[in-house]
Amino acid sequence: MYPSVNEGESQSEPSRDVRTGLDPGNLSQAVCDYLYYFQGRHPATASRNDFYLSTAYAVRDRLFQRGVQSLDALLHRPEGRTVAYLSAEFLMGPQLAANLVNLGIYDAMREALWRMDVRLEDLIEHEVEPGLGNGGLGRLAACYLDSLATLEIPAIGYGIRYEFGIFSQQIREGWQVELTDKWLHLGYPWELARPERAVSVRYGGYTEPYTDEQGRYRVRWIPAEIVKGVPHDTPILGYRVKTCNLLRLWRAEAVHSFDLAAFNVGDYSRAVEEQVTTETISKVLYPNDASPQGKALRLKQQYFFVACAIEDMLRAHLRFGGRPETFHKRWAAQLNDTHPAVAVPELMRLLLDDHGLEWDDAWDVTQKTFGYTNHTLLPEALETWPIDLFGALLPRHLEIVFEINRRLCDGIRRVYPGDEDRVRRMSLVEEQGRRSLRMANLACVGSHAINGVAALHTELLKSQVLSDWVAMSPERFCNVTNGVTPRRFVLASNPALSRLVTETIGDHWPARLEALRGLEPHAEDPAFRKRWRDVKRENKQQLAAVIKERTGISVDPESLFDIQVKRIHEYKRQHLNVLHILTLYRRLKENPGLDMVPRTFVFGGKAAPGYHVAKLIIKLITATGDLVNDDPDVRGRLKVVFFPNFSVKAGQAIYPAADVSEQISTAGQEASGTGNMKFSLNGALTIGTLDGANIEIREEVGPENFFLFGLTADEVRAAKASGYNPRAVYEQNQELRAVVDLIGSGGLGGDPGLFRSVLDGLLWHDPFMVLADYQAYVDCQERVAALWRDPEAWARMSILNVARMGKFSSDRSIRDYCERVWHVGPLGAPTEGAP
Ligand code: GL9
Repeated sequence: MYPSVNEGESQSEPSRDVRTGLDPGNLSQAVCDYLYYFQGRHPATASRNDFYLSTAYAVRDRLFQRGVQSLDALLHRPEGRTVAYLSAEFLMGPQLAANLVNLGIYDAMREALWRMDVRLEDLIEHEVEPGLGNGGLGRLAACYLDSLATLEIPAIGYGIRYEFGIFSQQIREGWQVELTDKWLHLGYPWELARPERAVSVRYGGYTEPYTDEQGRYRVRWIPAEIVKGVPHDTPILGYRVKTCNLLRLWRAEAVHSFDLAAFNVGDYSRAVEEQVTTETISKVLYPNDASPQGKALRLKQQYFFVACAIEDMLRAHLRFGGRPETFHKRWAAQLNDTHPAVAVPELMRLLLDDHGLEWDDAWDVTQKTFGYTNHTLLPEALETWPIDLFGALLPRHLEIVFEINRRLCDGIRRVYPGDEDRVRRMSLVEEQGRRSLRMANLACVGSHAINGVAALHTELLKSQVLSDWVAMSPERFCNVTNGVTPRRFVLASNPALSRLVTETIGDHWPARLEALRGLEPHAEDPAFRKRWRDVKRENKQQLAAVIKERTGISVDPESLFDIQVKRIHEYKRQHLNVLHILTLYRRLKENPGLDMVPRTFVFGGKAAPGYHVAKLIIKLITATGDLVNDDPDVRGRLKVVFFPNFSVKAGQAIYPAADVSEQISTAGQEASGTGNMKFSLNGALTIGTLDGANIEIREEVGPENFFLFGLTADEVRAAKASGYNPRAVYEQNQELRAVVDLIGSGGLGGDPGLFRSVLDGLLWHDPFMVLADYQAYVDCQERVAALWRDPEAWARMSILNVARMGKFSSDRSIRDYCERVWHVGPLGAPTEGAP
């Protein structure tokens, strides 16, 4: 029997101490052992990758040790719920530093490696991150896993182990070029494959009715294809707690049955082909940001991980004595957007067909199990699947969906007799054009709780997209504002700031972020402000070095670092930022002696490969850099950098170095944003619209500490309703006209037609109100520049921003989910409202 963590950490068992102890001596022994016995290397001949892998294995041992104990504790509990976070994306980021921080052995490991002449920072730099997500939605899932473990809530993240994650971005001649991601190439040490826990996933074929022994009408599904799902587990340790949860990602494998082999005798190549096509299911992440493509393979992926997850959950439930009828008492499953919504008919299918429950009982279990989080209002993001495609892949699920829909429509007709328009809107089936399944409606009908991700977003969800659902069952709706983990986004990525904060207010803040309030009085202390500015300068110097290395561009750490990093999308309005830069540039050209605050503009983010305007916006940014960066009239006062291949790792280097955070989406478009939180937590001041979580950030830090500009969501709607005419804005604003004409006349890159589609979009449609907000944005940036000239006032505001960001810890978000959606407490204890 293994001792508990506590016993292991006390001196009670010396042999255990050597194996999983946390002293530098234990750690360097462990790394050495892995080098020697696992990598087959002597320290003198080991490569950096050898050291990285060995260090990671040594850390992983200490995680799994805690994981085994967490699981053991869970199994011995008579009741309680485990959270299953179902997500097609988990953007985990680099694991080494974050795990060392959570284990509390960052310094010990640094010392251990130093004894072998190795710098921990070099290994951290060497690490390649698994890019198994597109952006905010996937990163949110990763932050939530960190907080679930930290709050000691038993939880499993279920998703797909894509062999190729989000593409790697290169910039060639100013354009985005996509290269395949290689996160597995040098080995991924954090996971453990568990082939013995594989499950079978079925596709296609047909269904047939039969009568069971009790004479009941039943249906069976005869599939045409079977695929194996193999789980790969990554341990998720909470911050300085014993709880270690799991991220369980599934890899698709061909099933090799004896029969199949016999069938394929003499047809080896066909058997190989079959294997290849099967394994494409978990091959690659779709790189679309909030706009589904409707590809059959994507639906196959969605069903693949959902079927694996539900099977895994049900199997665990039954193995430990649970009955199918009580599934919801053991599991709270969260649908991270509609991507896993097929879980609703899947659980119904298992309960009805495999376990013989009656419809009403199965439906009750299903609704009590699921919660649904909506992450976007963009109309193009509302997932639908053509009925024919869905039915061909999942014939039994389609029957179940039709039956759910029949009952749903009957229910609507009972409450709203004669209101066929409402029935049409709420139906799971879109009848217009190619008949299709509306996944958001399926997620709603199958869930007991539905939430948006920031206050404004939830309000808009309730008043617009899902208003019919609110009318039917208002009690199911709630808001849970997003949050980010301060362990990764401050402690691990901003050590200088973390040291200063800890020295000032003690070391409780990473687990109780509201404690940052203790910094407030220090904002008035000039000596503290000086140290605050020194930290920022140090971080900016480091980023400047990275920028030089990645782009060849020299930037001045003394200049104002004005940063926008996020996916490239028209609604996020990177092009509004560019219009401002060109406005400043033109002012300098007209008056080279102008007294202007020197600024470094940094952009980063990927464009979906098929999103042409977004790719053109990247070219617009790089062309602006080419124009501005070396112009002698500018004299270094403006620099424009496109930081290639933005990722979690890049973000960790960028957020700590920002002075200004650009959060300038058209009001009503950004559901929440989480980059806004990461910047502000690292002392950047926000320039932003009243959109997503910006509104709540501004409320918390105080309106006087936030640079607000632009139309509100209501004003955007009103302007559109009354016939917004961007051309008129252009005509009437001389400076804007000059900037637009500069772009349109070939002033950037020489070819006048190059940015035609961007400019035409702005002048004739401008759905994202770029021109409407232009002047307000430029004026607001003047206020930013004015404050920058007063470094003491700036530092004061920066300190107050950090001090008041406590609300945006993902710990708070997870507490909200526990209270409003899952009804679980620490160690899975059911809380008020639990089913
Ligand atoms: C998003 C929203 O656009 C963001 O505003 C929000 O912060 C996150 C997390 O809730 O979800 N929805 C969405 O589809 N994406 C988001 O970032 N897209 C990507 O993750 C690429």
